[in-house]
Amino acid sequence: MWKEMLKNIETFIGCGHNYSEADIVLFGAPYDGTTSNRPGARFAGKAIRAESFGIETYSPYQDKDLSDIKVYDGGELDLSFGDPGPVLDKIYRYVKAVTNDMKIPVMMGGEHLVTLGAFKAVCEKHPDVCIIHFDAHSDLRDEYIGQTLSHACVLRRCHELIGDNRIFQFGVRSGDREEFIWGKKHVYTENFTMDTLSEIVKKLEKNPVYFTIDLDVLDSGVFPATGTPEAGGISFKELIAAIEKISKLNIVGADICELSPPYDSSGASTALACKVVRELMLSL
Ligand SMILES: [Mn+2]
Repeated sequence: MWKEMLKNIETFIGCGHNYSEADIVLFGAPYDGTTSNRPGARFAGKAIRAESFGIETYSPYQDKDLSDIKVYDGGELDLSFGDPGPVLDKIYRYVKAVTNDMKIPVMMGGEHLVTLGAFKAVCEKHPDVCIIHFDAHSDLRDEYIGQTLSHACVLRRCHELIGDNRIFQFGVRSGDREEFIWGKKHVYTENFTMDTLSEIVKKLEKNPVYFTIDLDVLDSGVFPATGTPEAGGISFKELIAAIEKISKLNIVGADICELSPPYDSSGASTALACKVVRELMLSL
């Protein structure tokens, strides 16, 4: 066998470590069963992995390289279609195992509902955990089109696990009136922008934090390939600067959701998502 003839194992670039030696476990949760507008997020993990070979392992933003950290890429979870209950349970059990092994889970959705399964496990490990949430939507509805387990309700379900004043949202610019009114009483939300992020980072210095990024927080011109595009979002530079700020915190779990590759005719949104996954992992 020629020495360069390697077995075909596709991981995210630079993430070829064994599970036992890894500090971070990257995995995909390919589910988009409650997506109300444009489905396809279940293909995101595979697309991000494949396209990751088009980016560098080195980040000039953070002056760090993926070769400086130890990441195990666990591939895509084998999830069923439709009923979200068993899907969330499988994600929960996976993340439970990862946190029990004292490793940090980094999940690639999928639609945003997948966050609930991962967060439940992280929350059991770290009962004082807070959530930092970037999204065009607050996802605080109690139910959406008759479903309580929906991408539009995911932060409301997370709130049921941890209670008031522990969810911090940025970039929110779409939702119904009731959702905004409910949010004012129970969570912290900065609408449209993320100017107060530094203050919140300071406030959360002593807490473990779960960090969830719905990529539709970005302007739909910057990131069009997503389930529910919303105009008027933040720029890529703002997102990178925000991730750098959050890197000062004790992040005990993270996810990135809502890339929908079938809507990515140019490939640019997937390439952007690859950079966000890299920056996210380097910030931990
Ligand atoms: Mn969203």
